[in-house]
Amino acid sequence: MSIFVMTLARHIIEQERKFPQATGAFTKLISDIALAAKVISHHVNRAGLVDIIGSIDNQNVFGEQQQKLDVFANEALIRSLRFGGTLCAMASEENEDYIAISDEFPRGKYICVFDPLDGSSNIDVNVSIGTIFSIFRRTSPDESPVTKEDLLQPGYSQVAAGYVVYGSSTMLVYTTGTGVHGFTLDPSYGSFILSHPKIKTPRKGAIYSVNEGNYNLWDKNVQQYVNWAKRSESGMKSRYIGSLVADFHRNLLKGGIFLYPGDLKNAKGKLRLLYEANPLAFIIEQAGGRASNGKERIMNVQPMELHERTPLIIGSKDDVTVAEEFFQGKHQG
Ligand code: AHM
Ligand code: MG
Repeated sequence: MSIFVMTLARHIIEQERKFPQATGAFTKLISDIALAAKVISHHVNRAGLVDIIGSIDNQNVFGEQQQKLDVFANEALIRSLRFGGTLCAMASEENEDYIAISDEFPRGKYICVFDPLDGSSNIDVNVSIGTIFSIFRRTSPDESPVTKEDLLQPGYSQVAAGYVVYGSSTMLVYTTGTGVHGFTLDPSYGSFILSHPKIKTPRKGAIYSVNEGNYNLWDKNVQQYVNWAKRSESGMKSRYIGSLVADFHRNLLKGGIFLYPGDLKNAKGKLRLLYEANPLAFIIEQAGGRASNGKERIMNVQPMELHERTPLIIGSKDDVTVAEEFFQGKHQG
């Protein structure tokens, strides 16, 4: 029996060794994210035991109600990353503006954007939630102040992306552009252990995930696609948790498609290009799948603002292609 265990820390170091010019900063950055993820995981697991859940008297910048664990997860990530010396700036779904690392802290060349606790409406009902992150290099010269343009980079400029799902176990899944690797947190040792090396998503799946409660708000093409998916000939079945990370993670492993289209109320849907769509798009492409906004590849979209929303169709290659064709009016349902 082999006693060799590949931890996340060892895995990142081995990846970084492939680049002779690497300084170790990237390894440190992922370790800082992993540390915050362990702290968040610990608190998520205790959420039913302590009086930590429930809304507090503030709303985030968009008027959405924040819950205590969202605030906690956001703080955990900001603190872990602020002192790490690897970043020049970060941005969070929970903060209106980006956070530049000030002169009092050591600075690095990376930028990290994240959704600290996605699926927050599921916190107090014991349903899986997650953290999503995306990493870029700054484009402006190292010594100059960071600008918003440094943060508004298209998805294809990402150097790494990942997510953590706090589910029946806690898993961290990441890519640096050389495949997708999944690590499961061993709670007794506090280490992320490689459990899902080189994840590939099936070329075609049997699951479609969409909030059908929005059916009457969709345009006819989106309705036609879902009408088709519901018919037995499509071979599809519906699964929708309402936690993007959990829905995405299941579909990544089993194959299928997740959709959050625009609708009459929100032309660009609900999800954020920087914090949600781009990182998951990088992962799904590295796993052999596709991500589209219905018209073009998600990772080709030039972001115009930090909190920009985007329609999202993401998952198995063939399933995304069929949905895209419906969205463009090329099929009748
Ligand atoms: P959040 O970032 O405020 O938690 O919202 C994002 C979540 C996703 O996890 C999920 O896919 C989506 O909202 C569900 O939205 P809906 O309830 O409209 O189906
Ligand atoms: Mg979110």
